[in-house]
Amino acid sequence: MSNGTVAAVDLGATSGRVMLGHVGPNELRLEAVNRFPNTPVQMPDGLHWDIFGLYRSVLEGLGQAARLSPGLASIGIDSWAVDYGLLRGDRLLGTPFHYRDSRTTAGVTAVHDRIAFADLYAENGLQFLPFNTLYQFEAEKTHGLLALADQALLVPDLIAFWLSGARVAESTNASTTGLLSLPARRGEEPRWNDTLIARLGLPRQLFPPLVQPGERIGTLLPHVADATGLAAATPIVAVGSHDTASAVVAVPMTDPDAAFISCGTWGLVGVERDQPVLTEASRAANFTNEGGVDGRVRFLHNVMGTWLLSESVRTWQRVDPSISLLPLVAAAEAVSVPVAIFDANDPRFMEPGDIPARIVEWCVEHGRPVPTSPAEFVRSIIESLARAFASAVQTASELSGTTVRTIHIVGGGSQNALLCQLTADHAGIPVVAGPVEATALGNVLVQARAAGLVSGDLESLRGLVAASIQPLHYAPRRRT
Ligand code: LFR
Repeated sequence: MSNGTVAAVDLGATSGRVMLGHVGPNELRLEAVNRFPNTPVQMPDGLHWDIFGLYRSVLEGLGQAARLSPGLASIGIDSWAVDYGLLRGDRLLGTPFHYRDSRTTAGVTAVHDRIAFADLYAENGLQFLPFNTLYQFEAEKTHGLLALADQALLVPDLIAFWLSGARVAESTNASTTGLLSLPARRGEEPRWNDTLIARLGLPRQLFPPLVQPGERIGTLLPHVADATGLAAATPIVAVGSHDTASAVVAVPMTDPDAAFISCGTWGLVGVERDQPVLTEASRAANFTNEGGVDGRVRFLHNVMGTWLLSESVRTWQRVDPSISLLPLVAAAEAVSVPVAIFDANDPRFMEPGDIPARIVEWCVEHGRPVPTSPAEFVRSIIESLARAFASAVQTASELSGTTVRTIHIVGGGSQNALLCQLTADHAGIPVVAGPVEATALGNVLVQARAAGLVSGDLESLRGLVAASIQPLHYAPRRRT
C-alpha cells in the first residue's frame, strides 16, 4: 500500500541527495535521507562524471528511504541538464562527460559552420552555451562512440533506465539538448526536431520517446527492488527532470510580476512565460526558452553562481585545507574597502581551475583593484554575482515585457544573506529568499500531483510551497 510519501532523487553538479517528500492536504515536508558529494574525475580524455558512484549513492539513498517510509508512492529523478550517456543495447559506452569539459569547443565551430546560430535559435529558442548537447554530440563524433550507440539518455533518464529498464527522454530536460522543436501552438507537446537531427547527421534512433512530467516511466527492476528493499511495483514517475524545471515549480511566486533566480552552481535568472520569446533582442541578449513543467517556458539567462565560490575555496584548500566557505562569507560581509565588480559571465570562469587567479587577471586587464585576501575575493565574487543577477533580471523584464516587482531567490544561494541583500540593492527590487531545497520540492510536488495526493495547476502547487516555508525578505537599500 502506498502512503503520502514520495522519494526525490536530486543530483546537482557538486552534490546529490535523496529526499522523502511527505505530502497531504495540509502538509508539504521534506526529510533528507542521504546527501553525497558529486566529484567529477579528470581522465586523460577529459573531465567525466563519476556516474557509477552517483548511481551507488542513489541506490543507498533509496534503500534508506525504503526503511524510513515503507510503501513509497513513487520515485522521481532530476539532475543538471545537457549531459548524457550513450548506450548500445543495455551497455553504457564510455563514461559521461562533464559539461565543463573543453572538448565541446570544436563541436561549436563545426555546428555553426553548418547552421548559423540565428537559425538554431529560431528552431530551438536556446541561448548559446558551448555545452548544449548538440555541440557535445558533434564533438563526440571524433571519438567514434556515437556511431556505435543505439541510444543516448540524458543523466536522469539514464538513472531511470538503470532503475526500471525503461528508455525515455523527459521533455523539460530534452529541451536543453537543442534538438526539440519549439511548440507551434500553446498546449502542443514538444517533439524531437527530426529535420535538425538529420541536418546534424545524427542517427534518429539515438532519441527515445518523449515523456511529460507526471507520466509513469516504469517500475523497479527485480535486482533494484532486491538491493533497495523497495517494492518492485514502486513507480518511477517523470518530473521536471531538468533540475531548474523542478526548482521553478517550487518558486513561491504568488504574483505574476515576479522574477526568479534559481541559485546553486549556476544562477538561472529569468521569468516564467506561456510562450517563448524569440526576438532578435532576446537572441542578442543570449536569453533562453527552456521547456518547463505543464508546458510553461523558462525565459532566462545562465549567470555564474556559487560555482565561483566553491571553485575558489577548492583552490585555496590546496594550500590550506582548513579553509571553508561559511567563515569566509562572514569575513566578506565585514570587508569595508571597495572591491572590484568583475564580469561574472566572462567565459574564462567556466572551466575548473584557479578562479582567484582568473579574477586577478580580469581586474588587471580592466584596471580594477585586485583583491588581496580570500575575504576580499569572496566579497568581490558576491558583489559581482549580485550585479550580474540584477542586470539579468532587468534584461528579462525588458525583453519579456514583465514589470518585475519581486525577485525570488531559491536554492542553496538563497541562504547567502549577503548575496540576497546585494541583489536587492543592485536591482532596487525586494528579494524573497527560499526555499533552499526548491528543486527537491518541485520534484516531490509533480510526483504528488501524479499520485493524486495534491491537485491543481502550478499556481496551486506554489501556494502549497508558500504556505509551508518562511521566506526571508530583503528590502533594497539605497546605494551610496
Ligand atoms: C543547473 C543547470 C542549468 C544548466 C546547467 C548545465 O544545475 O541544470 O540549468 O544550464 O546546470 O546543465
